[in-house]
Amino acid sequence: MDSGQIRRSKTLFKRAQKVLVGGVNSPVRAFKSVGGTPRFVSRGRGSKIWDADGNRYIDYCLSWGPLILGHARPEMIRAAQKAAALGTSFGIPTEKEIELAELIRQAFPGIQKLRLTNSGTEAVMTALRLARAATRRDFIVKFSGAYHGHTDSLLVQAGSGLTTLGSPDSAGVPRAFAETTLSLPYNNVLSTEKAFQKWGNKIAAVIVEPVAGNMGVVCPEKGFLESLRKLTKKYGALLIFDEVITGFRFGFCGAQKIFGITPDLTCLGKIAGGGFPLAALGGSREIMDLLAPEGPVYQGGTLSGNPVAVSAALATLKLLKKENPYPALRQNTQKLVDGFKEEFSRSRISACINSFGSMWTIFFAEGPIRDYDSAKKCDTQKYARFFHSLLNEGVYFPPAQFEACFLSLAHTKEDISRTLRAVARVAWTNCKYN
Ligand code: KE4
Repeated sequence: MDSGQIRRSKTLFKRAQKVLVGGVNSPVRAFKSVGGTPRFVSRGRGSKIWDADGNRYIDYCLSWGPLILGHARPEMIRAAQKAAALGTSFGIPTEKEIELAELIRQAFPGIQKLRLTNSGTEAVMTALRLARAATRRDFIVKFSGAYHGHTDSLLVQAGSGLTTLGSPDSAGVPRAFAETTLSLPYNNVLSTEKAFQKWGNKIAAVIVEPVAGNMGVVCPEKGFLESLRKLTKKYGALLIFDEVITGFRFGFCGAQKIFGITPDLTCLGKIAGGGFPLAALGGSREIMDLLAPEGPVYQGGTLSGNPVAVSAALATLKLLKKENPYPALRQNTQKLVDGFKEEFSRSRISACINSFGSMWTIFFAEGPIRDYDSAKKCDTQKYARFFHSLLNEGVYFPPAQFEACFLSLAHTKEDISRTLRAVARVAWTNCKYN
């Protein structure tokens, strides 16, 4: 059954709001930026999810990126079930953790050693601590609109001038933390050069999403990532690629292989964790061995390298390596994006669609959208209407404009044509997007 009444989701949301902050366990799930009632999901299979009222949706949010295999891929479920039956956590080393680390290292030649964590936030937090220890410097450069998890010193908004230190972007973040962070415009080589000229000997690291996904999809322009590699080398800072989204998204590799740039540290999560609470941080032996118990940088976790999550991650990565679904993912994504563009021009809707590999974002704006300032110019109200109209057609996009849509191996040609027909109906009948 496609989308219909949502009585059960409404009841569950009311009940949830009494015990869970905002009724959710992560803010973006609350539909705040698109309005309406969040759907409570009851199950997922392949490219579909079903909500508590039995409505079925083609899912392009895919748990914010991890589910490149689609929901509940049998091989992955079997691996997790088998592992769980042998014990769900030991807090003692297991062989499978080594196997997973060796497999990730095959895909990321720039990684000599890893540490598994439970979330992307933990991986990023550890990367910053490592960079500061390795360089004995405090400042971090990030890019406006990028999100690297909720570690204090990255919850920062850009300073007033291009190269002024940041100010807190969340309550509870001490000004002192924010003032060690510079938030610069993505794709802007000049401002990064100026920041290094001004603060070069204080900058411990630059952290970047090699293809941005958290301001909506924004692709790196030619020379941008290369300039970060050159500047960090010149000033003795580290380059951190946050590949939590992009790791294994475009190939059995990272975006670093696609762009031919080797960062000093790489953060992984989402796909790398098979959709389980597993993330990772990797880099050269020299830097990684600064981590306890080898070195002075403390980091730890009760459930880090958890056997169930590790088994799911291993099953996921082995399937990706064996099946090499990436050409098909790219083609199918292109089919969708071309179809959207055709429909929007037919309905005279001004929209800019940024895509890379099997991720994309529809912005209701002229474009080009090359950084956070240009992304913020899009009409988020139109996106909210578009989102809900698609929801009513049984198509689930991310419930927030500044996020990415993802495709999985499980999305069929039928899913794609159904989605394009839904967009045609939504664009034409509503025409509220002009
Ligand atoms: P987690 O702590 O959520 O596992 O990872 C943080 C993180 C780090 N780096 C990048 C590039 C990320 O995109 C993320 C988390 N992504 C968001 C959505 N884009 C997760 C969704 C949520 O917060 O609920």
